[in-house]
Amino acid sequence: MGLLSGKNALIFGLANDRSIAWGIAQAFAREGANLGFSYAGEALEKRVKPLAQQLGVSFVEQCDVASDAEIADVVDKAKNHFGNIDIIVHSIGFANKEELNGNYYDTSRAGFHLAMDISVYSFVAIAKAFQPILNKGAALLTLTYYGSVKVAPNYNMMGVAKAALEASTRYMASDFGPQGIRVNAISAGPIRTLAASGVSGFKDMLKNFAEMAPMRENVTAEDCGNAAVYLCSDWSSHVTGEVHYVDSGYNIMAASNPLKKEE
Ligand code: NAD
Ligand code: 0WE
Repeated sequence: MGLLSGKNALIFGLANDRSIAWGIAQAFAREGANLGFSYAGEALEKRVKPLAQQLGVSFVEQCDVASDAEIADVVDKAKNHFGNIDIIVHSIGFANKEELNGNYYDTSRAGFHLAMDISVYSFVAIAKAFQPILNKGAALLTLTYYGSVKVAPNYNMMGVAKAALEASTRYMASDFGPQGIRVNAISAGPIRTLAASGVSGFKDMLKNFAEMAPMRENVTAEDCGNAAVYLCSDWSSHVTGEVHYVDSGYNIMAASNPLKKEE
């Protein structure tokens, strides 16, 4: 018996085998969940379909979360396929590349709107659209980053979007609480994924992170998957509105570590 046996779980944001969504999918499959995937668009189909096949997942639907119609379509399809849903994972974030360097104050109005729409509102829109088919005891989960709380150079617009995403997590936890539905976020340390590729200086960020973090190691998508199992299983019943750090302890530090002899 797995920790998620008998639970129907939908994961949004699978792009490839480096995605945090893939780490979560593998952990959920191991724990016996019935899985479904949703991916952004046409171009990702050839990557996502083989991954779904690896885990024997037959529900694989395209959904651009900028579109209410496409979200409604996935709800209909999920209703037909699963009946009801117990778990929704939102592992989606996007800002235009121009918005991820230089001064934050140079963010354009259109760029601000796009990042907020895809990275924040989509979680709200998905929660609202799926509400009619969510079981009591359901869990909603999103992925965030510490750049929401402290300034991470160049993260800029995404930091502001993640702050709004974390606040949305708390407001939705309050809204859904009376229905026995929980809403939480995982704040992951930096991981080399598609969304991190092309971020200049990412390699140095990983190195600095591991030096600063109490555990002196970077985190993996697999770590996020295992934390997601907890936050989406009945073991975390009555845990809601939380931002749960999976970051080797990085966020608790106020200054970098002095070098120790063994280092
Ligand atoms: P990823 O590129 O594998 O996943 C991001 C996903 O967002 C992709 O699947 C992409 O297709 C999807 N997406 C973008 N626009 C979309 C749209 N309009 N409709 C539907 N889907 C759309 O990268 P990842 O690092 O696994 O990112 C997953 C989440 O984790 C994001 O919210 C990211 O901000 C967060 N996160 C990442 C890190 C990191 O260092 N990689 C750290 C903390 C949090
Ligand atoms: O949330 C993220 C990734 C966010 C992201 C990345 C991109 C790159 C490609 C959102 N949109 C885009 N749009 C693109 O066109 N992370 C936590 C990873 C990340 O991204 C950074 C980071 C870190 C960490 C960007 C700048 C600085 C640090």
